[in-house]
Amino acid sequence: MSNDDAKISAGGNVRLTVAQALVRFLVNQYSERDGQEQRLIAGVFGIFGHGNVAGLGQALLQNEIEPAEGEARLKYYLSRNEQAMVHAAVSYARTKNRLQAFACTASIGPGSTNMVTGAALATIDRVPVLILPSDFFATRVPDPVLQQLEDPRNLDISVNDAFKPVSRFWDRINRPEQLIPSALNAMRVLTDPAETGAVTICLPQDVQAEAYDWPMEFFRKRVWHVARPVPEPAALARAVEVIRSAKKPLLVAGGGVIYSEASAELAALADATGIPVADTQAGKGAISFEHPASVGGVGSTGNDAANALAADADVIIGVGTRYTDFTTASQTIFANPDVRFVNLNVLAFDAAKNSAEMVVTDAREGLKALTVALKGYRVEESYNQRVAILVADWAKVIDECFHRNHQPIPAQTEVFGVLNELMGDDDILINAAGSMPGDLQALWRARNPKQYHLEYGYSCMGYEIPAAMGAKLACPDSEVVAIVGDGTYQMLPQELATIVSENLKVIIVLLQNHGFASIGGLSESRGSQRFGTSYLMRDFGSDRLEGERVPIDLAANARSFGADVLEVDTIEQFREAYRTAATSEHTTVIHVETDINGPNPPTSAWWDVPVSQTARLESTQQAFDEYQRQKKDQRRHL
Ligand SMILES: Cc1ncc(C[n+]2csc(CCOP(=O)(O)OP(=O)(O)O)c2C)c(N)n1
Ligand SMILES: [Mg+2]
Repeated sequence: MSNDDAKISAGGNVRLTVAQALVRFLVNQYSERDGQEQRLIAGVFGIFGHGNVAGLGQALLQNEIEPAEGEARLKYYLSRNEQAMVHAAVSYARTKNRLQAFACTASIGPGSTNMVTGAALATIDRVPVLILPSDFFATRVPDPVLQQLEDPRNLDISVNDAFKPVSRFWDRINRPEQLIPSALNAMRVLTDPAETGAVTICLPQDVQAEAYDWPMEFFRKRVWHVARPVPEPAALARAVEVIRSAKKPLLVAGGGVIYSEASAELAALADATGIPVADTQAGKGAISFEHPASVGGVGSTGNDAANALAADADVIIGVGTRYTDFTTASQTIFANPDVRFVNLNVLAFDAAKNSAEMVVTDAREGLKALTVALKGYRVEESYNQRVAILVADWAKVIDECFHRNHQPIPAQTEVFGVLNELMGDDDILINAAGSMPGDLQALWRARNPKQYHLEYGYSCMGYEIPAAMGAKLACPDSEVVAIVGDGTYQMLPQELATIVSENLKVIIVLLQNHGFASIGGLSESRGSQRFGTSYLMRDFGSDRLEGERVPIDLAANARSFGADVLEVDTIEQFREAYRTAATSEHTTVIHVETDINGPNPPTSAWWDVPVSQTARLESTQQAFDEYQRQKKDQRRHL
């Protein structure tokens, strides 16, 4: 029995600051699923300021150089930007299928509010992250402290209240002992697959340093069991009745299938029933593209095969999906007048969408139960033949997009083709915003549930580079490749410095097209003439942004962070550069100029982005007529 164990059994206390107690608590938290146990909080990203340097900073230092007997290490990583560190934390947790998470500590004021965007991303993407913003003095004696918001109506409000709508759990620790229920509830929410997301505990700077006699029992090892809720028999029976009536069912696999590690069960259901499987941005790879049932991405940026099947399907089985507007093509893609929905989801809120027969369940448990309950059901052979023809037709489009030989500079789809060919099954491709996600959802062939890491819930520019760091920390043996647009790069490149300082090796593919291919195209199609979507100098004559290209050198910028940089002009050179980067031990940025006008893959579905109902511009008037035509296809599933 260690001294600690002896003290626990003796009901002893230990005097620690709140910050020291939090660190000691966090290193003793574990998660468990399917009999596998791991540390729940894998480490801490942080940036210190007066709000946390002497509180959590001291506690982390003490943990690093003079831990209490038996106290495990909580490794500290010095990030460059607070938003970015939350992105890295999210990417880590996502790569670990939400079984492990990072904590993020920031100083009060701007350091903390910089994390709000990351918190929103975590909550929207349903990925656990422990956010520890610092806060103003609980005593309120020195008010207003540097960076403190003062609200004359309510002295309890701070900028950290901005985390409330984007957190699944939120608390502020105004007295030391409040940490006990707060920390316990934080762990409960982080490990609950239905509730998980950003968990925020605000830590006033004086309270962080305040000492208290903590019951030793608070620090005992705790194992949080990540649940696999099983379907209620009656709900399953109702779902099975609907599916058995289906002639043309389509299953839509979302991120929940991947987090639940349900790929084998998904393939088994598809094998047994012949039901085709489409995927969302978060779900791609849940079933290998090589599986005969796999039809690829569905929705606004989906492919023609999946979208044709979605348009005809009489029953949609949504598993682990939250049906974003990209998946439903803004509620136009499921066009069969008699279509019905069956949803399997761990969160009732998602299971109920589209008036579905809802089955609240873990994806793996639900798919297993469904396969048993559907025994004897199989779609007709003619339906499988139609699926095979549609998929084969789309495969030709993929090959064309991957091998365009576009001149004088490559189309980005050719870059994706090289990556799809050269990256290994266990490597990880990261992207989040720009024109890339759409192309990737339409084209990428994923063999493995972890290969395709698209953050498309928040689609946050700037996620990619920090996310590469998070994924690499989670999977050191995988090649991690982030595809980054020039817009995204300019928004949040600085974690390259952290990546380099941590001796992590990732590959960044930087697509320089001098503007927003994505929003530029969208603007044009909605009558706004690509306004403000290219990086051009202000023209002194017209006073508009229509001068020469901004002479920016992003390759030099990347080099300045300490990354190796390879600048290439052609696809052959890109292929060579990727090989070089893959064999290198250093982080490498491959800078390639691509055509802002694509060509991109053909799209067969719509996205609802409203057009001005009145305008003097003819381009807008025309776009509005087209918008009205397309809007007619939109429907509610009631
Ligand atoms: C933080 C953030 N701001 C704004 C947007 C809206 N947005 C989506 S894509 C995009 C442009 C991306 O440009 P770039 O990274 O160069 O990619 P490209 O469109 O050229 O492929 C913008 C501004 C966003 N998704 N995230
Ligand atoms: Mg761009």
